[in-house]
Amino acid sequence: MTTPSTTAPTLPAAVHTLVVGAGFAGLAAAAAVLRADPRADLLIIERADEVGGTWRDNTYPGCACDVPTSLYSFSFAPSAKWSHTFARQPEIHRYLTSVADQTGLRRHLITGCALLGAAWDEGGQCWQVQTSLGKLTATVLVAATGALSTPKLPDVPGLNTFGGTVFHSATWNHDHDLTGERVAVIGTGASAVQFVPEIADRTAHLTVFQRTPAWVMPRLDRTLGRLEKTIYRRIPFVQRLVRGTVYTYREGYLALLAHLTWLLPLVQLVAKTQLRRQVPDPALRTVLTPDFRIGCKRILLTNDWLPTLARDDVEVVTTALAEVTETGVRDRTGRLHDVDTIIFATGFTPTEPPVAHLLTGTDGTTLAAHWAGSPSAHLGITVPGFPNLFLMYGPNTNLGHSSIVYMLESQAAYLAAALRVMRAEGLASVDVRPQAERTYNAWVNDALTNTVWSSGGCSSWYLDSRGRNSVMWPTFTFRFRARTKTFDVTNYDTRRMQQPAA
Ligand code: N01
Repeated sequence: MTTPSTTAPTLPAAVHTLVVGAGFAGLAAAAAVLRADPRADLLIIERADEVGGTWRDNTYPGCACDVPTSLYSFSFAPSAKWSHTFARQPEIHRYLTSVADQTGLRRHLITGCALLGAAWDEGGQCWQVQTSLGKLTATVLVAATGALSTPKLPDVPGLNTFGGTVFHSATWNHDHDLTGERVAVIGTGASAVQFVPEIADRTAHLTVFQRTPAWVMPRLDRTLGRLEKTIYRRIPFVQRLVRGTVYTYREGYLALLAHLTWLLPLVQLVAKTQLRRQVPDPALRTVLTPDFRIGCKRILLTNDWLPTLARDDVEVVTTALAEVTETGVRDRTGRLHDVDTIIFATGFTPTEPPVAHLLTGTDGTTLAAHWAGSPSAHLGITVPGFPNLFLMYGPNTNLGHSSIVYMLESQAAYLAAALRVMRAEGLASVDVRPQAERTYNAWVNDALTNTVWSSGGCSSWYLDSRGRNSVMWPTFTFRFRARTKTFDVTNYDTRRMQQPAA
């Protein structure tokens, strides 16, 4: 790693590679570009004042990774400092800032700079980019704006009449003290199961609105002792071995979720055993038992969610919200729950990424209009009619069994490989052929058909407005890595750079 640099650049008039966003995805992309060419003309813009993406923004109590940290970290930046096998949000954010420092990425980073729009300029063979700090052109544009960066707030009638406090789990209001309050939590997904047990001791009463119960499994978390950290620091091979072991057994989960789904009821038995042990009341157990296959929605790893729901001062309401009044939340049975604060833990908008409205391709259509509610891309990375645009965490690259960081590093490797080919062959632009994108997505759709994410009997945020699963990668992650290792230029229409007149 090189010496940290804190010298930030100013917005140039033109740059070769522009990365938008500095979370895990943007940092992975930028690091790959610099590894391939340390003198690359690279700029990263980030709308916030620091790197970290979702791990900077989500600061709710108990926020932690639900994937083992040995895998949920960059392969090129191992750390021996993790406190737990499932790292907590503050240390993940600290880790990302240290990666930005120690890899020299800050020299290429402008914070407080939001993308406002970008249009492909066919004549100039570049992107005309508008940012909150001014305009620039970019030959290659990398959209690393995150799938889980825009909080989803349901459109509940009367919400703006509520006299108390309202916030979303992703924009936690730390200035607001919940002590002694009656609090309603809307949603029972991956975020709620982490913060509800943390606040229950403080609140006077908690009302948890559950639309769909989720499968809950034990979180096998433990602290990492000094000896273990010393071994990792002194003998990095041991840490790599642990990472490899976790990677391998996690790939084993894929076999269950995608190929041997008939075995999943056996996994459900483990979840049901935990439910029986932690929730003595049979009536509550019934409402907390999902009616779909485990894995269809994200499996929630927690040891303290179910005991919290079993507390006397916590109520689980299973009907949907009807409206919000000045004093509380009315459920669909007409019952009014008087509360002081409403916390929405209602997730994000991965199938409707706001950045798609900002990008305009060769025919003047935005990416959002091109997708028409159902995102798709070649390898989840490139889209026909949007030359030199590379998506990070694009369609069908999410996982239910392993670490997204592994997928992001694969996408970053593909970007670096594309830049190498463009340089070597003197290409001004690469635009994936529609047929290549169609063929790839036909394969994805087919491969997803029998997986639990498409046929597990639930409705999840993996399905877009047209009912297509445009979120999940259907098979082993090493297959994605194999497909993204080299840049398949034959699947692209290319334009050569103009030779200067002799
Ligand atoms: O959101 P979610 P999240 N009325 O979508 C409910 C990642 N993550 O913020 O199931 C009432 O999981 C919705 O109900 P239903 C992870 O990938 C990662 O918790 O749709 N309820 C659900 O219960 C995760 O999946 C880590 O019926 C409404 C909940 O809100 C993703 O972030 C940690 C509703 C939303 O659950 C999002 O998690 C935390 C409505 N109108 C999160 N709309 C890691 O550690 C939605 N709901 C990596």
